[in-house]
Amino acid sequence: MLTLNKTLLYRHHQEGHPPHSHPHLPPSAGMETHQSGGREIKVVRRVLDANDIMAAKNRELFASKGIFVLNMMSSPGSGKTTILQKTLAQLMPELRCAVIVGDICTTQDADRLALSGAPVVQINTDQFGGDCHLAAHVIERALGGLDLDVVDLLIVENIGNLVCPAEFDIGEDKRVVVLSVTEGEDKPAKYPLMFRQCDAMLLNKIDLLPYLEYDPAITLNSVAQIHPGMPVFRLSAKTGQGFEAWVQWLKDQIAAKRRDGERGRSK
Ligand SMILES: Nc1nc2c(ncn2[C@@H]2O[C@H](COP(=O)(O)OP(=O)(O)O)[C@@H](O)[C@H]2O)c(=O)[nH]1
Ligand SMILES: [Mg+2]
Repeated sequence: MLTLNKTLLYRHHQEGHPPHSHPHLPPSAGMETHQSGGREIKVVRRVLDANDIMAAKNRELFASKGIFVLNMMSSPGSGKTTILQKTLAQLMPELRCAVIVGDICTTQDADRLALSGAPVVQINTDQFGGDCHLAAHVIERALGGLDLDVVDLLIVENIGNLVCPAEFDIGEDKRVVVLSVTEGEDKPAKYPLMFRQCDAMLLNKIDLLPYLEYDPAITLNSVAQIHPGMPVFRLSAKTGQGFEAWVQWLKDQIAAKRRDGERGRSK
């Protein structure tokens, strides 16, 4: 493994939390009590309630520090880490960036991303059930490994999965989904929640189009039905094609949040 400059490796399992526990929430969060036959029965009404409470706390913290948070999701191998490497190179040092990256095992993505010079926190979920998503309380704990006073943009590379990460708010400002052309035209139709929940889609690996029987129009039509008006950026993280528009969109979102924050303060 590389020696990572300014990189903090974070292994959630070393903290000893059982799967799906929410260590920073009151034990009653997400619970309601029923009386039945004179006995009190506690019911977990919605697992996601507890996550939403923690996500709101994260969001408040990010707003108080003026940090914009991007949650990047996709299936494994669509190119998240490669896109991030190129994106960070274009944003830094103008913007002070940090990354939280989630994988079930290994610190390989942290190694790759740390080469950018950005502080990187790797979360491994293997020994606490191999969670297939990053929940809000996991992000909250990972934040302890970053100096938030020197961060403008925090990017979270979520665990590779087109299903579960879409269900967990982590307190982010915007969500993007990466879909690569090698995954086939039908994935938005098969996993619509992810595409409905995201604010933009990155269609990656377009350099491979000449070698595939893949029609981008089918994917784009399907996405337009699931999430009308969602911006789609066609990228090649290999050649750099399409990055200008994507990076500009991201900068615009960050600037819009700053303007809103300033308006909020002057009220
Ligand atoms: N041809 C091509 N390969 C790419 C592109 N983006 C990523 N890859 C390759 O796809 C593989 C998976 O990329 P990675 O960034 O690790 O995906 P992740 O699992 O979503 O983080 C690697 O071998 C990358 O080199 C691209 O735009 N074009
Ligand atoms: Mg990756």
